[in-house]
Amino acid sequence: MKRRTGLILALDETDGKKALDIAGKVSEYADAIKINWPLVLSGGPEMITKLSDYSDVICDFKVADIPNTVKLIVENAVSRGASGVIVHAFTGGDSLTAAVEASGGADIFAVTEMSHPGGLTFTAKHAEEMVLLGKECGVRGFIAPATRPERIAFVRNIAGPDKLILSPGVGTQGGKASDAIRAGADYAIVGRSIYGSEDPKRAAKRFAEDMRGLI
Ligand code: OMP
Repeated sequence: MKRRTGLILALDETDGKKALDIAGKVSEYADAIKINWPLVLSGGPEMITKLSDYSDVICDFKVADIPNTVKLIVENAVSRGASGVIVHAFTGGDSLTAAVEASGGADIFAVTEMSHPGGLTFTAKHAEEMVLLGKECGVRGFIAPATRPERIAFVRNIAGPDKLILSPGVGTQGGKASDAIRAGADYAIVGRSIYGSEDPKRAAKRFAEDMRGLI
């Protein structure tokens, strides 16, 4: 994943045709497109391959399972064209290691503290342990919340300079892309504020401009 703008588009648009249209319009400003269950379930897993024509694709399946199931999901996503897969870290070291081993060189990202208010209930309390475990298992990076930039700084401090930090919660959830980058994130993930806007291309440009000079 080449860093040009620092923007990752979370394409949770459920109309497959519209999603591809938005991907085409926004690709100039997005370093990657993140695909999650809403679009995979409505447009089919072939959306992963189709979107990979526009940019790097990160499969946000938040995989949380036993090692064998994790392995099967990661292998399938990568064989369809994913260059990254997001997994949960709370499943433990064996599942995280299975994801890294099955990735065939694609990037595995582990969720730490989640960006929504409910993320405080469990994930925030275990963020440090999850980052340490992720490092031990060789993940490429972490997901940390733009809604709480101080927690991005916390994750960066434990993760060290070599891991990537992808930060969701920008725009609709209240976070600001430039604040996330200043706190230590490498990329800001933005969904509804781009794909749900009247002019997705212009919206993406605005987020890219907000981060310009910080990337
Ligand atoms: P918007 O809130 O519409 O910008 O979308 C945010 C995207 O990031 C969605 O696809 C979420 O599933 C994802 N996300 C979070 O919002 N919070 C998290 O803590 C983790 C993720 C994620 O792993 O990407």
